[in-house]
Amino acid sequence: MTRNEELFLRAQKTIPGGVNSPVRAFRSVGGAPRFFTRGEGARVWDADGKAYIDYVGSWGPLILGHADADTVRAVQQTAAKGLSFGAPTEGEIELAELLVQRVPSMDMVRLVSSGTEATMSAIRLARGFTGRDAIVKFEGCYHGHGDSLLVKAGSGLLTFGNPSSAGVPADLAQHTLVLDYNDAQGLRDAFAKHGKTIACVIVEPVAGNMNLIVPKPEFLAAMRELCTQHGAVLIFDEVMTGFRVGPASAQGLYGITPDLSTFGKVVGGGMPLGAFGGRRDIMEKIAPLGPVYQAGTLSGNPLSVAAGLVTLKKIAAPGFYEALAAKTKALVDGLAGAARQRGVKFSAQSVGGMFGMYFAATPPTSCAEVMASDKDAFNRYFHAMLDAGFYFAPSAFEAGFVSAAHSDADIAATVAAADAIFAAG
Ligand code: KE4
Repeated sequence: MTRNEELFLRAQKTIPGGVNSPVRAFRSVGGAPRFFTRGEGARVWDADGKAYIDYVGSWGPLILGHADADTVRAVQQTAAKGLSFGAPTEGEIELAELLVQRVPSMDMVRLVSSGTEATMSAIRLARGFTGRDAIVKFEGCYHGHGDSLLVKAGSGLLTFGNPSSAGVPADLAQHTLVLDYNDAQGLRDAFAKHGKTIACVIVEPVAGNMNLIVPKPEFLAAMRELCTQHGAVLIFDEVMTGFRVGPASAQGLYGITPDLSTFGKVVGGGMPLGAFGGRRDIMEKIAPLGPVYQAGTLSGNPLSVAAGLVTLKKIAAPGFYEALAAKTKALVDGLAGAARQRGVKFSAQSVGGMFGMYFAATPPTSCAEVMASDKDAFNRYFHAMLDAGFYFAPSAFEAGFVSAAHSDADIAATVAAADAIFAAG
């Protein structure tokens, strides 16, 4: 039995499923998850001492790579002055000023400790601001585990949703309308029928939780137009895309101005940090200014703020995103080229520093198309790459991430390993 397997058995005695977040348990791909002991740059090491080139990067935060020296130093120096105060600090102002400067659609921002907190708070704020209860989300998009968001499509196309998790009250799920991603007409129909009751639309402007799905231009444009027309709040959930797909996040990349945005992952540089922000007239409804309550013991804590500030300053360096996007594109082009050469039905695409790989002839544009890709082929490829020392997300329905620490040689080695696997059939 390997050390990973021993640890997994032991973990399952006291932690549900042996993990503190379900996707880590390898249930989608099978086998025992790897317990990591150390990370440095593009690499992680597991409990058996095996090294991997890491394309998960803690699910997106580690855009600078593991144990970035400047980030670690900032956390260490900050920790030496106290871990948390539960009182305002100057660092929080600095981070808020930086965020509203980098995200022009945000006049104000509130810091929280996770992406879930950010989206849950943004939805409550949209409901409080509009006085409406209904929300719109899209099949395959994940916005954290807030009750109103753990909802799957209702029986009919425009009927309200049903819980996708036990424990979510049906009468809460009834306020969530789940539509198809990239279906602009479906969105128009929903507003035509329910426009007066819709508080907000929440969307991943590039979907990364059903593998990577790129938005059709008309999809986001229709969303903006319809929310404006009907007085609904447009929420861009940029927890994954924020500062990942480009320096101006997805809203800058696609030129759409949301009313509220949520952030997480990169903005904390690997420490627990989320944020939500947007139009001043909406944000002023948040307590203690307004009637919408939201709070958090560790919101804006010094360690997360220190890591976030260093990360956001470093990724603003000239050429950072051009280099990251080029490396990520070299990865996906290399993988797709190798598969094509070997006659394997496989495609891949990237947006900035995030990418998708599909065992399908062409990149999917909808949740249904993603679900039709060959999951078993992905799982075989996942394990073969894992054995070869390359760590991808342990699910066919997740996006991947490249960091500034990945070298051209790392990318080339990844493509070569995949080519050998494709050749072996
Ligand atoms: P957290 O609460 O996990 O910080 O953020 C929730 C969230 C919100 N919005 C988007 C677009 C997200 O991608 C996420 C979290 N992403 C997953 C990756 N699929 C986190 C990994 C996990 O759940 O363990």
